[in-house]
Amino acid sequence: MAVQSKGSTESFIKVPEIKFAKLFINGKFVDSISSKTFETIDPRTEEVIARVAEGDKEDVDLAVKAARSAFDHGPWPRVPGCERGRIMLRFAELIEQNVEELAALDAGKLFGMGKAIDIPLAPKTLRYYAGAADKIHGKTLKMSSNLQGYTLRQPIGVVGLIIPWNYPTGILFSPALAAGCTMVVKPAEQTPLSALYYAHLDKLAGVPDGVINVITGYGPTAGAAISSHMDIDKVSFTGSTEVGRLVMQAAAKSNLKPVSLELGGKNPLIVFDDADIETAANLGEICVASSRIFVQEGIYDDFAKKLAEKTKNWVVGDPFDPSASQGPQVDKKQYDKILSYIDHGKRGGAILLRGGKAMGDKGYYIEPTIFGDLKDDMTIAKDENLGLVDEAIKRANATRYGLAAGIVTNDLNVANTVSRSIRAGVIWINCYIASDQDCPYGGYKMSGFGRDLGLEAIDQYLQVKAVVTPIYNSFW
Ligand code: TXE
Repeated sequence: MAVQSKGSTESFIKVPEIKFAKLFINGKFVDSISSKTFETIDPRTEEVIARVAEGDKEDVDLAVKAARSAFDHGPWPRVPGCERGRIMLRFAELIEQNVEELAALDAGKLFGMGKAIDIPLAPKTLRYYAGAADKIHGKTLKMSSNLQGYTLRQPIGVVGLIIPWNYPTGILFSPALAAGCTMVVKPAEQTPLSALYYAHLDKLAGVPDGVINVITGYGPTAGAAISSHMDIDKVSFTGSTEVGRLVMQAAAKSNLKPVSLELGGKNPLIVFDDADIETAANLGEICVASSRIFVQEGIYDDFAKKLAEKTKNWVVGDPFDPSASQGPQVDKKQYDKILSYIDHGKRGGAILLRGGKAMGDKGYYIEPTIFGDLKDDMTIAKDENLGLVDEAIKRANATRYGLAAGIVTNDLNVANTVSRSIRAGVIWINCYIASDQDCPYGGYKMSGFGRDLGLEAIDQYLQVKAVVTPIYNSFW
């Protein structure tokens, strides 16, 4: 099947001229020590967009040195929080002024979505945490009568941020900046360009040299050098569960640095039979991208029909085409992985409701694909005596993951019971993938631990120090 863009790729916006393709260390764009570079590929055409500096262990060492010095001797952790906040506000403004260019880098994701949702999330989170930067403080402690105590909340130090291709870079550095940390950022090898552009903007905004350093390169080399580094004080990792495990092992084997892990999920959407079928199908349409949908028996056929109708109009095409609802997969690896899942579904006896094949003769395009009648580990016989709500909870929880879940119902009791019982970090009731900068986001179980976004995220970048002093002759 041909890719369905309404015109040729040439007629849409092109990837802009690439201005930044070197490592960013101590406020300067530099070549890697080895002078090696790697290709970043346009997933629409499989052609090379640019060659980018390939950082490795020695480059990570230099970046850590710069970040360490900026932390130990530089102004960033020491200036009043409101001054960090002021610079972060300026950074947010600059991102907004460059939103088109940022959304067009690292092509693959729908350009319209990047421009309207992903990139604007960076200034939103920067502003949110800028406001929090001067509200970080400890507590006074009620100790025994002859002791006085209080806590200080201090920045944790040099932070490593390891980032995947499908997560907006901008939201990760905001809480670390507000806390007063310095950092070494490693973007995914598939999407190195936007992180380098952010680095350029952070310098223009007035973030001191050495506070944000960006090392582009591969996971097992540059990424592993970060997780095992003896002079990095914390690692925040977003990506797959398998690599999350490696990062945690490396942290344990090196300096026992704390780790936060934001990993994958297999998020269920549960549709109860009192739900409005139109709303349910709309949410189903958002959810099908990566998830499982459980539909109560009485409305299954109606729901499946409506969902198939809705997705019939999906246009798969150039992500720069405003009419496209789905672009290509990010790279060949992801493309092959998805095709193998589809093959597995077909061979496992699931009913293919839609799609199921690769599209076009160039680029990593795959048809939108929906399977019906999938089996999970739980047999119906085993659930026979369970109430319907219990069955939904049990089946939704029958996964090693626990990132998020959705519920579609008008019954308040069902919504309350199910949302409390599902073991996931985010529950969406009558909505899906709804989030904002003040809404903590993160997983239960093998979806990881720690939270991005919300005030909770700042805690990950702070240490609590207790200060105790004796008090003599206290009457209070
Ligand atoms: O992950 P990988 P991918 C998850 C999503 C999916 C994955 C997709 O569900 O599973 O992320 O991203 C670096 N030591 N989420 O395939 O391979 C690698 O270079 C240190 C969930 O890119 O894990 C890249 O920078 N680092 C999330 C990063 O790790 C290593 C939102 C991620 O790569 C390394 C977004 C190593 N040995 C995606 N090997 C959520 N919770 O919402 C690789 N890397």
